[in-house]
Formats: sequence, C-alpha cells, structure tokens
Amino acid sequence: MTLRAIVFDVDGTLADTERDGHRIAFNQAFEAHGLEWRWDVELYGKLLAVTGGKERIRHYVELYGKQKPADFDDLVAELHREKTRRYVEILEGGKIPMRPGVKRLLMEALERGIRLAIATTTTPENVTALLKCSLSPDSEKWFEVIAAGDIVPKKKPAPDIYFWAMEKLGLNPESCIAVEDSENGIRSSLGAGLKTLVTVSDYTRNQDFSGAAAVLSDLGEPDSPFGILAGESFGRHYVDVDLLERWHA
Ligand code: XBP
Ligand code: MG
Repeated sequence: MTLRAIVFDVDGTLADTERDGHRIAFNQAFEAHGLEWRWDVELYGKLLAVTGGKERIRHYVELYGKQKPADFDDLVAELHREKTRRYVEILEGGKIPMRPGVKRLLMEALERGIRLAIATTTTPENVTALLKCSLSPDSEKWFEVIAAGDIVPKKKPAPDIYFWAMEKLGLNPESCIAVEDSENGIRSSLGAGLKTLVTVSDYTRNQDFSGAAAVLSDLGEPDSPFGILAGESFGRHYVDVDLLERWHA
C-alpha cells in the first residue's frame, strides 16, 4: 500500500520539550500558587508514565500523598492554565529547537505530496506555539490535521487520538506511518494500526518499543547519522521519505 501520510507525535519527537520546557513550566505554576511541590529531572521522568498535564498533576498528588484542598478540581484546572501560559512563554523565548532531521523530513514530505498530521496528548496552544517559534512562523498550515489534548477523553496509550486523526485525514491506518518517542506513544499508534518509527529521547531510551518498524536515536541528517537501536536501516544513515516507504512497505 502507498504511503500517504506521516503522523507525528510532538513532545519528545518533534522537539525535546519535557525536561527544559514542560517540567519548568509546571514548577513555575506550582510556585506562583504558593505550593511547595517541585518536580526535579528524575522525578519528572517517573511522572511521565502518565500522559496529559492535568492527569500528571493528579497522579503526583495521589502518589505522593499531597494534601488535596476542597476545591482540588479547580486547583488542577487553574494550575494547568498557568502552566500552559508559562510553557508558551518558554517556547517564545526560542530555547527549544526542533530535533535533528525534523524540519528536513517535513519539507521533503510536503514537496513529495505526502500529507502531514499530528497526534499528541499535549494542549493545542502548546503545539501551535512550538511550530511557530521553533519550526517556522507559517508551519501550522503544513499539517492537515492537528489532533491534540482533550479532543479525545482517553489519552495515550489509548489509540483514540490516532483514530481521531485517521478519521479527519480520511485515511486508513495502513496508508500512514507514525513517528513516536515513547512507549505510551507507540502503544497508542500501534493500537490504532499504524506502522511506527521510534526516535528515542533521554527520558524514553530504555522503554519497551516492541512492534516498532525501527528504533533510532533521532532522524539523522546527511552530515550527522542516526544511531540504530533496533530494526533495519537498509544502509541509510538519515530518515527521508524513501526510507519511511521502505519501513512502511
Ligand atoms: C506528552 C504529554 C503531555 C506533556 C504536557 O505528549 O504527555 O502531557 O507532557 O502537556 P506527546 P500538557 O508525547 O503525546 O506529545 O500539560 O499540555 O498536557
Ligand atoms: Mg512523545
């Protein structure tokens, strides 16, 4: 079957956003609300087991026995709004670059008429800001479908966000390939029936990627080859549309 579309995850895949982006923004929101909660690099790695920022805050409070105020639901919602504001500010500061090969692959795909989409659990404003600040001011329109955040109630690892994106694209999962960085992400994309390429990030390197078409360090560039953690790279050293077609076939 012909490859018609590439569906990208965002956090960890398009850019390394978690440690120096989302994590910092959560801590800033806690501080602004007079809370002593702080997520260091290691703790945040554990909390990433739960996708979705609001869900992650709740999980932390449950797991670490933090005291819940009576208006806990409102607090979570307000903390998360504040966190989103702070995260967008960080992106606007221009300090979170796209990962190697991302811009090159996106542009090649567009030139070759391969359709682009996004399937992420992060908040839609975060995606827009990342694309605008770190990729290109007009890059939101490179993507035909942006499936993000609470648009489906069940976040990754549930396949729902990919089902939603497939429906909007009007494509079968067999004609698409997903690019993910995490175990939760690949469970979601494989669950929806998409072949999946994994580019690992620091937080996800040791996770279980069984079922992946290949597992790489990153997409690579012509002058900076990817590392292969699993799968076949057909003698190639950076990911382009031809290589995606090989994995997809
Ligand atoms: C990663 C996530 C997100 C972010 C935080 O999403 O789980 O929840 O960590 O963003 P993906 P929000 O890898 O699917 O892009 O606070 O906006 O949820
Ligand atoms: Mg991810």
